[in-house]
Amino acid sequence: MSPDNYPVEELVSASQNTDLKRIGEKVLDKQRLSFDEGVFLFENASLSYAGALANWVREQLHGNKTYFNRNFHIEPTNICVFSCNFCSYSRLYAHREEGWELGVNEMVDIVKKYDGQPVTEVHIVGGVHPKMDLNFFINVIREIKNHRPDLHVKGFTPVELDYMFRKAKVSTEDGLRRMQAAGLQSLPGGGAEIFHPEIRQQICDDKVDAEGWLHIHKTAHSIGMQSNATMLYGHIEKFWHRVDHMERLRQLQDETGGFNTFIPLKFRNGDNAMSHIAESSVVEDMRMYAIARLYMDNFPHLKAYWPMLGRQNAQLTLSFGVNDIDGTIDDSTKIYSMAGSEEQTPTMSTKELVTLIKQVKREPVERDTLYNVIKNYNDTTLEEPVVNPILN
Ligand code: V47
Ligand code: SF4
Repeated sequence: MSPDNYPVEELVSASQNTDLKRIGEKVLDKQRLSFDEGVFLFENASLSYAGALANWVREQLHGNKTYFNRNFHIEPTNICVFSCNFCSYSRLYAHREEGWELGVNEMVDIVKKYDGQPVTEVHIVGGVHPKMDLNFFINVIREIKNHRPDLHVKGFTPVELDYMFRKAKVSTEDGLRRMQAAGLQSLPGGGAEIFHPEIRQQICDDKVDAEGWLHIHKTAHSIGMQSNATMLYGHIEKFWHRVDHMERLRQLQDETGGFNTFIPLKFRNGDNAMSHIAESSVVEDMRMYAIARLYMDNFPHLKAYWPMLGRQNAQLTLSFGVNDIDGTIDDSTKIYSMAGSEEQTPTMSTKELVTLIKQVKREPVERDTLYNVIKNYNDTTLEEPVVNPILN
């Protein structure tokens, strides 16, 4: 139940639009929305209508609980054999002096910086470097786990994995099993972009396609690894491409149940080959989250990634279906600062995350990568830094 006990049933029954009313009734009856209904919502639903319904779904699933974790990223390199038009971060191998390439020891040194600190997850994602192969990354994972066995290693998108496995001439299952044996525990959601080839061919033509992406996640689920899924929205795609993307994920989730979180990623237009495309408005962002919550009925969690969205907008999403805002990050990722995000040095302390969540009357819960609860901060008074005094 929301803090102000919003009567969403009344909103639905008072709707003047018969189609929106029927969709609202389906949501309240916990029935699955069809493809056409997903598109209809994008085309017709106001933010307040979609938002109230999404908030209802969120509260049915999680009450006021809002999850975060203590994590950091390692980006092994920004050298990349691919040339996605939306990417502000990568550099071609021919220009590698403009980028970075970390060795195994340098990556373990990053992990060592957190010795004695209660971080629970390292997120490893980067460009696709032609010389960083499967054995290299198996070694990286093994050394990290040797140093800190309790740290959950979540890493590598199907874009990186597909390239590594093809080069090593191993099957997806063999490759994933070898990485799992070294200590890889789950996959992040990146590399999904927009699955439909009509859009994918225009924004990231040369990397793994939808079928390849889905196959790698399906295989990961089959060997006991959980994963996340993203969607890069707000550029040249139409609403139905978004629904098509979510539909493919929803179908795979019906089969495997291996996805934890869906993460819509707002296209940021700083310094890339799509900079001429305007970014989506905050209202469109919130509608995106709300409709994702309504459509993705078999995904337990919906995440707003604050380094990409900015912390205040991430806070706003908690009223539009979102129940997770990722983690502390500790200024360890450059993907979004290089794409023009307002978060140029993304770091939030646990206190700041807890404050952010409490300011909008939600219940902060620290989780591990797989959503096991580490600590509920609802009744904990921290000496919180003031994020915005008006809201405190
Ligand atoms: O796949 C790249 C995106 C993704 C831009 O699983 C951009 O917990 C917007 O997937 N504008 C990588 N997006 C990041 C990612 C991720 C992040 C946080 C948490 C998790 C998780 C996964 O970043 C890429 C691509 O879709 N991206 N450039 C850009 N200009
Ligand atoms: Fe390479 Fe990933 Fe950037 Fe595409 S989004 S160019 S695969 S780093």
